[in-house]
Amino acid sequence: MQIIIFEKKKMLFDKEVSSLIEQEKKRQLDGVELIASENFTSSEVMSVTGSILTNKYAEGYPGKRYYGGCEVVDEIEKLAIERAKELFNVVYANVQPHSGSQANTAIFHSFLKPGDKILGFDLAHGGHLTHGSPVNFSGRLYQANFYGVQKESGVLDYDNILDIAKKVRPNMIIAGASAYSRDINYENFRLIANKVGAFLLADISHPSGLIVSGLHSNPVKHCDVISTTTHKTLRGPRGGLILMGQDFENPFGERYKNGKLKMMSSLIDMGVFPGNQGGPLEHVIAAKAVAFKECINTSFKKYSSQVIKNAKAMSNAFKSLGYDVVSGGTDNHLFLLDLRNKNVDGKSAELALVKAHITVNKNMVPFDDKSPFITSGIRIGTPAITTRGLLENEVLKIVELIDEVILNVNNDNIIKKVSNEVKSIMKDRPLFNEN
Ligand code: DSN
Repeated sequence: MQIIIFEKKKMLFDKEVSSLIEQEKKRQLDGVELIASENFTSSEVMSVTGSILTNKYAEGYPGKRYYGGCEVVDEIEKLAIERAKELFNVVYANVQPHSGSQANTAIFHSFLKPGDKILGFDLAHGGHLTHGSPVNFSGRLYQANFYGVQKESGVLDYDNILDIAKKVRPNMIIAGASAYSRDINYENFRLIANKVGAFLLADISHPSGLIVSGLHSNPVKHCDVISTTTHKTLRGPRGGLILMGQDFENPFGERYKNGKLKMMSSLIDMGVFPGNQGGPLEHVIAAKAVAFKECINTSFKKYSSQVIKNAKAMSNAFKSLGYDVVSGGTDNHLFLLDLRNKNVDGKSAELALVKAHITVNKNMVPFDDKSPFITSGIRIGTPAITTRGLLENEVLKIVELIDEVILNVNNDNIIKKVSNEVKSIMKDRPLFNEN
C-alpha cells in the first residue's frame, strides 16, 4: 500500500514539531520498549491514520449521518465493522470509540444508570482505572466494588469473587485487567454473573491480539459485551472497539426514545454517539480496518505466539536470577516483578532503566505497601519488542541487562555501559519487522 502521509516539504516548515518527531523516532529506534500496553504499528496503519480522512466530519453512523458528503467514509466504516466482526467472530461491532476508556464509558452509559453497582478488578491488584477507580468517572458515577488476587498465589480465586458478588449484588461485573499475567476464565465469570443477575463486560484491551490468535481464553460466548483497545497486542492504531457475540433485546424498555430501541446493540450505538462522543475519527477507523486485516492474516498468529514465548522466557529468566514474579509466571504478554526482595522501588527502577534506554513502567504489585507514585514493582511486556523481531535468545540478554541496572540503580557508569549494549542490540532493527 502506497499512501503519502504528508508532504515532507510542508512538515519541515514546522521545525519545532518535526524536530521533536525525529527525537521521538530516535528514542523508539534506539530503545528496548517493554511497556506492556505499547506496540509498533505497520507503516500502512500509520499512513492511513495520517491520511486526508482526518478532514471529514461524520457524526452518526453509516447511512444515518448528520453531515453531507459521507458516502466514502460510510464505506470505510462499514468495512472496518465487517472486518472486526470477522476477526472476533461476533455479530456486532462499534468501531467509533476513540479509546478503551471511551468504549467503557459508552458501555456503562448503555447498561447502567448513575448510582448502579459495578464489580471490577482492583486497580491496585492489576485492574484498570475505568473499572471503578474513585478518581475516574467509573468510580464517581457508579458504586464501585472490587475483587482482587489471592495473597499467596497472586491469581484470581473465582469462589472468592462469587462470595463478593453475592454480597455486593452488582448490576455489572467487569472481567479484565491491565497488569494480570494469567489467563482469565470467562466461563467462571459468566456463572458468577448469572448467580447474581449481573451483566458481564469483558475488557480485553490487553490480550485481544492473543485472543484473536486463539492463544488466550475467548470471552465472546460468555460475556454480554466486550471492549478493547486496538493498539496493544492487536497492533493497530490508538483507539477503542465494542463487540457483542450475541445481540439481545434491550431490557430497559423506556431508557431511550420511549422504548423504540429494541436491541441492546442500538443502545450501545447511542451510548457511543451521541451519548459519549461527537464526530468519529474516520482516519483512525480506516486504520483499524487495515489492522484488522493484518490480524486476520496467518502471520499475525505466529507473531502473537512469539509474544507469549518471549514473555515466558523473560519471566523464567528473572525467576532464576532470584526475582519475585507475581503469580510465579505468565500465560500472556506481560508479567509483574515485585522488587521488594531486591531493595529497589518501582520508581527508581523505571528511572534507571529509562536512562539505559529500556522503557518499562513502575507498577503497584498486589498488596503493595508503597504508593502508586513509587510502587514496589515494574510491569514488563513483550508485544513491542516482538514486533521488532526479538526472539528468545535476545530477550534473555535483555533480562541480564535489566538485572544489571536494577542492582545498580545509582551507578551511572554501569547504566551507560548497558545503554550502549541496548543500542547495539537494537541497531538496524526497523520498528515494524515485516517477517
Ligand atoms: N491500560 C493501561 C495500560 O495498561 O498501560 C493504559 O490505560
